[in-house]
Amino acid sequence: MEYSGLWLDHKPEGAVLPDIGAVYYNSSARVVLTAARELRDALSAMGAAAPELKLSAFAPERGVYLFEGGGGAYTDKDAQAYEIEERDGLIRISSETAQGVLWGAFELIRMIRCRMPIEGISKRFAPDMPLRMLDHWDNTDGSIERGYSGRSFLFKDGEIIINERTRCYARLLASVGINAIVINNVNVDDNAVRFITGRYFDSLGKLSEVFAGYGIKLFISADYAAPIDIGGMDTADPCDKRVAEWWENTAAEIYKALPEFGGFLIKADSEGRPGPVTYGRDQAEGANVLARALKPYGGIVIWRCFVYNCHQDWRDRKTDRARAGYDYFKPLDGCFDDNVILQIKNGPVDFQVREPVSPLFGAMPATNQMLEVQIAQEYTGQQRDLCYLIPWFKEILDFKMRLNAENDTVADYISGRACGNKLCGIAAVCNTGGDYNWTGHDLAAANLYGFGRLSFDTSLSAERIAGEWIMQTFGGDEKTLEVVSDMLLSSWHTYEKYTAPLGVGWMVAQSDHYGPDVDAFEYSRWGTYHYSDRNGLGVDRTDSGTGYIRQYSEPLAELYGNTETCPDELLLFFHHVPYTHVLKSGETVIQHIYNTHFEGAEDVKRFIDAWSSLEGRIDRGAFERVSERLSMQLENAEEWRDIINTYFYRKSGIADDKGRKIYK
Ligand code: GCV
Repeated sequence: MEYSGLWLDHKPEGAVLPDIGAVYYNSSARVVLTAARELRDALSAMGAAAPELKLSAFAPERGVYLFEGGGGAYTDKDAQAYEIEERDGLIRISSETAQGVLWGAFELIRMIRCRMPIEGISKRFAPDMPLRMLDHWDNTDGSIERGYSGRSFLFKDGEIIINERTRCYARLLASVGINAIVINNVNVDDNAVRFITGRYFDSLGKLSEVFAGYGIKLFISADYAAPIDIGGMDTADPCDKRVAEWWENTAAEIYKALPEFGGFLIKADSEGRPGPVTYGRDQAEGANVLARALKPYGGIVIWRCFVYNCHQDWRDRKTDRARAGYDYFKPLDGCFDDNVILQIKNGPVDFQVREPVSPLFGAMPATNQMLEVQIAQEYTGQQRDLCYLIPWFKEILDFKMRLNAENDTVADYISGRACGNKLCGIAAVCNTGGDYNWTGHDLAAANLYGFGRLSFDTSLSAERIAGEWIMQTFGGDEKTLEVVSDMLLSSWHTYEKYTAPLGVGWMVAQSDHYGPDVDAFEYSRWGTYHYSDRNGLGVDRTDSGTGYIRQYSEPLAELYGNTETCPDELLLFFHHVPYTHVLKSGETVIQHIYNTHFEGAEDVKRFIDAWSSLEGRIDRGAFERVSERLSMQLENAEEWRDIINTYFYRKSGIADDKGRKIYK
């Protein structure tokens, strides 16, 4: 096989199989049939006799009965809910929608694989948010921006690839409840600009069919300047009637060819991308012209809030990139059409190992919002270093914005609970590619699995998700479960220890964002500085600095604005402090830097020992691939340790109080 089936590689490994003679289903909807087949194939792969599949309008006495109620829009999260009930040998999986039935079938498979009790179950599973999306940054030439697991399996040489691997991918996504996919990079390449023309309709239609068979909507990243680039016009001004008409005609053509098309993801006015600002228009005017064109067909515009000045002068201490999203978008609350969703990165800057939660969440109650996280590990180890991101995503989702007494977490704002928005959700920049194991590092597949599971049910714990993934990937061996679980759950903190002390960030190489290069961004145009000098480091974002803290409501502004109350892990994000500043932990900042960098490398040595103890317990190929990645990680952690410690020793002149080896 050229690719692994990951957690869907069902094996006969001792799970107790329910006695299922047949899988009955009440509807011949394509996705319900998919559900029936998935159940049949999973059960037979796990060692049961392959159940027969039978269409039946009535519930049988025994077996599995898949029941689709009929109706329900894909953007309606209640319609996506499903129930699983078992009584006297009959397992009934029901939902209003075919997608719900499919997720229910995958739930049952998961329960069997994870050895959860099924007898007597009666449980409703409802997604917390309607849209659970993966954003691919794949280019049509087969490269992937910030891709760490091989070439694209979606594109090659300007063409769309559709094969068995595509179907396997759709299965994997559906099995964890993902229901939308953006197939191409937000930095739209020259071929992808033409996705909205007849040149690609046929292949896009076929691709969309594969995903639709698994209840997944297909979206594309579109180019804001398309009216110029492919329409031959002299402007893309959203307030020009001709431009609006061009988008309307284009939408009509798209939907004629692709009736199930989801809509556009747009990166505008950011890092060189075209956008409404070129024409003196704001972000809402920019988004609405597209939204109005898609509206008659039920299409959606997902508009990114990652808008900032990437030509900043490092000498300018007042301009703060962290402020940009809020400054651009907050004044526009209520101006976006109802089929626009603002997609907001979790932090105000850019997927650093540690950032505060973006103050935009909840700040625009009259506007649809969704959260964007990155499981492609651009700044978190690039799928060479282990970094299980789900504990961090949990913190983000559970974070209280302090804007309301109730329903005030990020999860509340992006699920519609807080503001009653129907269109909302979560997206992850995707970590998959053409490698055999899809994610470069075998253990990075836990982030793909975990992202889907958590976005369906934000109340699941990171531990539970890790446990499920391990059992389905490596089987039910207890020692494996314990060891891999410990490694996963501590890995984000380990990565943070050796790369990004106290929320400082951006000490990475400019070229690839991986290894240490403390000053790589320091005198650059990117607006990402740490301002280390001989006395101290960190960015003053308080009233005496950039004033960014005021984008948070009280009491958060106060909490972050004061070094006494600011959480240690974000201290240097919000404050410039001396190396001798004493943290709540009792350590000085400089000692914390030394300690965490030594500890980080030690942690990785422990990962290596722990993983070695699993030899013989898990698949040889996976064992060796992970061992190799862990050795690379150790090299990286030691490089970080030595460079960061030396750099700050040279700056501060303060010795490590434990007398460890710091290069001079
Ligand atoms: C797709 C960061 C990445 C870019 C990425 C950008 C974005 O800056 O380094 O590669 O571009 O974010 O999110 O648009």
